[in-house]
Amino acid sequence: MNKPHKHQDAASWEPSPNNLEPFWMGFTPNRAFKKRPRLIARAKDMHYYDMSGRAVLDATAGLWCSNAGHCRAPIVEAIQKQAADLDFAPTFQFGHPKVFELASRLATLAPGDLNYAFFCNSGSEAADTALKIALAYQRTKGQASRTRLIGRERGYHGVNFGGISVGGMVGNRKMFGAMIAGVDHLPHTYNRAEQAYTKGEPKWGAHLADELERLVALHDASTIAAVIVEPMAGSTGVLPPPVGYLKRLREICDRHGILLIFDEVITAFGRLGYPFAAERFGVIPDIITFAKGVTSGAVPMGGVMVRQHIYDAFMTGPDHVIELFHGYTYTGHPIAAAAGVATLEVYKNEGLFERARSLEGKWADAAMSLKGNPMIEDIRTLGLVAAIDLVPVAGSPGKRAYDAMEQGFHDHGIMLRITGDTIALSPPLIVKEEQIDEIFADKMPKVLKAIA
Ligand code: PXG
Ligand code: PLP
Repeated sequence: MNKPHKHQDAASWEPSPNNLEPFWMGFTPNRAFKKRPRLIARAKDMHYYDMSGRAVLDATAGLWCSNAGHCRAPIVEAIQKQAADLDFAPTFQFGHPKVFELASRLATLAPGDLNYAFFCNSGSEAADTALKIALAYQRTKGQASRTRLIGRERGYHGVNFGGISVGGMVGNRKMFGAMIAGVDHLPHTYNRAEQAYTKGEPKWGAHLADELERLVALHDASTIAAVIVEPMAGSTGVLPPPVGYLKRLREICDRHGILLIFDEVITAFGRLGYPFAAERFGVIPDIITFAKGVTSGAVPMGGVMVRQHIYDAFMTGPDHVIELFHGYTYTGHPIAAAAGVATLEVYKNEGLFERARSLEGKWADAAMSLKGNPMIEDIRTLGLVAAIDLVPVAGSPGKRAYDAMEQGFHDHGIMLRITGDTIALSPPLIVKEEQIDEIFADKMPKVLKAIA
């Protein structure tokens, strides 16, 4: 067999171009990366360090996940201890204490009667788990005709088949043929003419929730199981919800017996200054998905929180019969659960959710100080999130932001996230005020100058 990139000796491995070849990287232009790699060797608190030991300021919490900062001692120690004490135990038919402890803590943290946690290993699995629970719930309640799922344009719910079906990012959908049937989409809520340079929730756009009434009129409520939205669309370029929009979605769902799912994979665990965005916006969905920040990214974990009435609906039938035919081998993995408990403890002990809330004004002002730069078309902020829309290079969409990301890393010591021609910033919640200034008054102006 032809193995062009053969390598057998682990001790001598070096990141030469040949050795980088076999890893097929996701959501990455592989050939460009392997020509000029951005390799990260280690991390601590607010910084990454490249292979030469050069510091790179993490303005993105990795992929929106390292909310407590990197390699925090209490989380590292909890992982090390758990790995030594109990590496794996099934959570089908058996259990171990850490996962129950984590569920209790999450139930306490979540608003309203979101009292139950189901665990998986990523946000994508969380999204599909939520959709499956919604469908099974409707059937359990004798509403088996409710099979339709409603997502939203520009929504992101991970990369599994359920998630891309309700998702609304065309690049993530168009290559993959038939998706799950009976899906429809609400319109997205971004309108630059009405909303440009808004701090926080834009005033314009609550009426777009009424589009759900239109979909109900078209399909009939008796065919609709659930609506899934991100409280703040993250991946698509940061679209904060218009004032009143989420409340109106909740009212329409209630009127028609439709479940409301908030995908909080990005927005949970302090990103918007609260444990969950549901609390910030005063809207209690039936199901919340989470991932990323639950372990501050240190071990893969995701899950869904469900309200009392959802759990209760399944707790029928004989005692020895399984109530929900769903779960993953690694559901509630001991090391992930231990990381989760330790992470929640760090958030609590350091008041990191409150910290994010108290920094929001400073963060928004600092981001908006870039307004007027000729490379910028719009800036949006919410919680500790900022999006900067760049003027696209004519005929080459995405190129301007790609250059910003690449030059930011190599030349200016900052990690930026990009989507299309938008830069999305979301630092760990431990970010210092001086580091906010470093991002917006020092590094970003230099990056913007370099790509002009
Ligand atoms: N739902 C939402 C709302 C997300 O933001 C997922 C589901 C999927 O999670 P996993 O763990 O399967 O990736 C996400 C993930 C970006 C970016 O650049 C965003 C995500 C993932 C990777 C990159 O904005 N969000
Ligand atoms: N594929 C095969 C052949 C399996 O045996 C299993 C689990 O037992 C899976 C997929 C699912 O893996 P996971 O539970 O890690 O999602």
